Amino acid sequence: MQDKITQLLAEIQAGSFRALARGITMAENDLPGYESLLFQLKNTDTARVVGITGPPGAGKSTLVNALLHHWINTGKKIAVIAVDPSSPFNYGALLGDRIRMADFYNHPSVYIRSLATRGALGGLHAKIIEITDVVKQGPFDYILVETVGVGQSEVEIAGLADCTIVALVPEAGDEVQTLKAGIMEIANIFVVNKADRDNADTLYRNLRILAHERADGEEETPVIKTIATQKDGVAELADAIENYLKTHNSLPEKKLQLLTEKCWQLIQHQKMKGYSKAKLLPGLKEAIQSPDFNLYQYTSKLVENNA
Ligand SMILES: Nc1nc2c(ncn2[C@@H]2O[C@H](COP(=O)(O)OP(=O)(O)OP(=O)(O)O)[C@@H](O)[C@H]2O)c(=O)[nH]1
Ligand SMILES: [Mg+2]
Repeated sequence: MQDKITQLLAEIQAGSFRALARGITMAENDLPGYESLLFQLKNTDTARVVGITGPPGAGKSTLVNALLHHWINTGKKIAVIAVDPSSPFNYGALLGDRIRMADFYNHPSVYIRSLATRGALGGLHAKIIEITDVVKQGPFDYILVETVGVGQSEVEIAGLADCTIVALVPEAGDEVQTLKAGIMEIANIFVVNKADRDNADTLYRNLRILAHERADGEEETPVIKTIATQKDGVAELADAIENYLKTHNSLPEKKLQLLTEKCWQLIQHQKMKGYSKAKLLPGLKEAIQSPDFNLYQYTSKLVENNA
């Protein structure tokens, strides 16, 4: 088994998409050998992870497609991980990604993988850190991770990505003032997509004001207008990403901060391993019968027994 995993990893490193697909599936489903695979990962740091998040339908996949066009033309190799929301339309979403990134489904320089979320707290795929680390072993320049910005996921993506893009659309114009502080905190670059629509300028201005207020004399978070369907503004976006990575990524503090965040997330996942809502339900059903039932004592005992 160990030898097979070592071989698989070597193939991933040599650029085999088939081996990469296998490695991701192993990590995604906890298949035998997946821990061995994770334990053998090399401490590589060549691929830059770019997160792209935003509300459903903001045009994230269309932006990814446009970025792929841009980067392919400069000879880059790119992996895309699209994390879809666990909605009844999930299948449709996966299909949509295929259509939106169709130009690249068989391109030798592009690897695309869609993952379905499993309804973990906040909605971000519980395996996303592990899977991204597996993908990092491949010979990629960029790894684009697309997540829908709901709940905690946009905060978690910032703990994973070297650069986080928050994509918003004009419809969000009025909401900007009330946008959760969290989303403002994590954006390294703002995109106002669907700039062909009314109110795009209002959103753009509001974001600029907000970025200015937040910067407090320091460097302001760039705000970039795009029409992803026409690839308008995408060269500027690519430049902004490049610039951000150049100026921030070599900073040891930022790296350490990301690593700490990842470590913390992994510990949480490890701790939760023995639990699932489906498993908790029968026990609770019985426990609640007791007039002395106390949720806090119950939970505390569970954690004790699982340790
Ligand atoms: N008018 C206009 N439509 C756009 C633009 N960018 C994307 N769209 C359209 O918006 C719709 C949603 O685009 P997607 O790229 O699938 O959006 P998404 O954010 O990836 O969506 P989810 O992954 O489902 O959250 C599609 O019909 C796109 O063609 C744009 O700049 N202008
Ligand atoms: Mg999408």
